[in-house]
Amino acid sequence: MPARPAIITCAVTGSIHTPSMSPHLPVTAEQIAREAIEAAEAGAAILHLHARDEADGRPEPNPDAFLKFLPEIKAKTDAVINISTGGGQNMTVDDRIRAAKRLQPEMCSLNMGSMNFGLFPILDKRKEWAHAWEPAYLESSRDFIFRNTFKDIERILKEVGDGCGARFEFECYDVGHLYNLAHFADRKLVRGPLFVQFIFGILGGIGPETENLVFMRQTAERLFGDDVQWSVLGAGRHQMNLGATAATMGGNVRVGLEDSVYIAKGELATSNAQQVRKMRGILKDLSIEIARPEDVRERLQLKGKGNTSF
Ligand code: KMH
Ligand code: ZN
Repeated sequence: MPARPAIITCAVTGSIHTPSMSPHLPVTAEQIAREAIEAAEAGAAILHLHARDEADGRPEPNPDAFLKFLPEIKAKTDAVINISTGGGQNMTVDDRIRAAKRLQPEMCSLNMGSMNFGLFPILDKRKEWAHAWEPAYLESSRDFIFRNTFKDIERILKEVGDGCGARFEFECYDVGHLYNLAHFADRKLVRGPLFVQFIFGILGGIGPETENLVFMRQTAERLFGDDVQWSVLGAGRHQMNLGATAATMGGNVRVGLEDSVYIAKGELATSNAQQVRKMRGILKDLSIEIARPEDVRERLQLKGKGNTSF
């Protein structure tokens, strides 16, 4: 089968980075909307979105915060909107799924296992913080369990998947998470086509070595065969090189300031669109086409842009 065009996902702001880490990290609704729209114009077919408190940038679960930017993004782009159910470390599972349940997007993230999620090493890189919550948030990750039990996952599959018609970006931070997904496939609680995001380089998950990428791909294809379409997220400085490796292997890629605030070694990215353009250029050099939003809707059998509640 000829290689399919690569889907570029852009994760615009997330909940790992905090405002002091980059002046370019979007925080307000206006900034998130602008960054998302420019990323779509640059070639991102999927926009993975979180919201933040406009005053201090802390991750914010309230659906009203999402409603301040989603309609504009929907009006100005055709990109597939994907709302996070991973949220941030300051949220319960109930908090994390509130926006998805109310806004009923075409896609949502779904994290496939409980794990450690260590952000505290970032504390060593900076002494000054604009907001007191930032160092406290990073420090608390020393004792934080990112909760995604089998019960939580089943609940999200039922309430957000079956209940709202959302399809998922299955976020897999280690090989065991692929087996967790296979468990739900065996029970027919998920069905293909499956869009699986392999995540490398989070402290608590699998490391960013190419051998691990090969192993994750082999395992996913063994477990799910033709039902899987996989994508790669390399955290921090692994973003572009692992993405390029994934694309040469026939995979899809995720970029965005959620996962890395850099564009090159020691150089902050000035926007999400800059990262999308860089990845697009790499793909062009490799003679790899990029997927359009309509390709994604067909490939992932999404319900369509008109069937959301925002
Ligand atoms: N920032 C990623 C490593 C989610 O939003 O569901 C994890 C993530 C989780 O995207
Ligand atoms: Zn996210």
